[in-house]
Amino acid sequence: MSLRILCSLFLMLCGWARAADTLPREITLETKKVGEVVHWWPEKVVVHPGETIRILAKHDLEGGFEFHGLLIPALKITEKVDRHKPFTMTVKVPADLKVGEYKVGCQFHPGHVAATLVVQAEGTAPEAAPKAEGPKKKSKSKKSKKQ
Ligand SMILES: [Cu+2]
Repeated sequence: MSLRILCSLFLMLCGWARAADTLPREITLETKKVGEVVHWWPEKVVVHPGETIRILAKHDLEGGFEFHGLLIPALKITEKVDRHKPFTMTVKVPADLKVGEYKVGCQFHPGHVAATLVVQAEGTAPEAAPKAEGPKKKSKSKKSKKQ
């Protein structure tokens, strides 16, 4: 292989790496039924203060509600997510948002199990995240029933 080809290959790879760096990280939040309750899934979403993220919100559950709400007060998000109409939004996590745990809920159906938005300083190991004070609700059924 000639040096020229090697060089252009190298530059190409550098370009890709840079493009990946500047793209906001995409986070998918979707409705999921565990047992009898609807969750926002995954249960925990880790973000960093000052980071720009792209949230893909989707509701593909059959049966039940036609739509759900995506409520993340810490990020000033109040959206309606219709069934089979996924959408993305780009959000900047405020640089002054305190490290800790915040709620990802549904403004229409408060009975849902909320997910947790974990705000963590960049470079921190997940285990080092401080736990929010106060009692935490635990779902009773660990195994989901098949339906
Ligand atoms: Cu809902």
